[in-house]
Amino acid sequence: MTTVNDLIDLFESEATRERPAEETPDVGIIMGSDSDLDVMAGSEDGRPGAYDALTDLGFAELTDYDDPPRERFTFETWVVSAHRTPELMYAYALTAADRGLEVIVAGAGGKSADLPNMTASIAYPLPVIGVPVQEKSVDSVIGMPLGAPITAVDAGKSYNAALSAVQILARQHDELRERLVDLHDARRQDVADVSWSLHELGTPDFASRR
Ligand code: RP5
Repeated sequence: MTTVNDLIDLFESEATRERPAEETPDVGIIMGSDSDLDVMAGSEDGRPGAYDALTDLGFAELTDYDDPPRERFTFETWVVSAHRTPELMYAYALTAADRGLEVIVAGAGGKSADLPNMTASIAYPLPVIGVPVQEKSVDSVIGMPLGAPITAVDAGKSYNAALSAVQILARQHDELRERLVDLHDARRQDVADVSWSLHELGTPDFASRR
């Protein structure tokens, strides 16, 4: 059984390793509970999430620090509860930069959604993008005091949070900038395709095919 202390030890020992950037996760996705997963990762029958955005952009999920994926850009995913495991949240955020992370996407739900904002305070100056998992979590995530910054997206929009994370990385990596532009071009083409199809088929025929 892996304990909370084991996880803390893992983060702390990883922080002391001198792994090359190609082998460490670039983006960290953390959530307060696995019940947040459908929002944070995306689900087949729901809105796409951070997992979908990152894999759309060619990132691979790193699940073993000793056996990283071949892809140059990777992310990791963890459950870190601010209230049930504050010491884990502290260790995760404090070691994040030394473990090679460039940006963290943190999501939590409920009215006391403290994981994103506390992670931002501890990991500072590493950027943290907060995701309110529910509408009622918005104030908690964005309500940081002056001098304690967090960037946040609208409720449930972890997909956008991941895009923002890649925008940050793209300042250093032209390859990622190109992938972001390609993704946006595909979105533009979708509009052209659907617009032409609606026009050409006419409304009743188009609607019946949806
Ligand atoms: C759920 O519990 C929320 O979605 C939240 O992300 C999660 C973890 O909350 P704490 O354990 O930090 O209180 O209600």
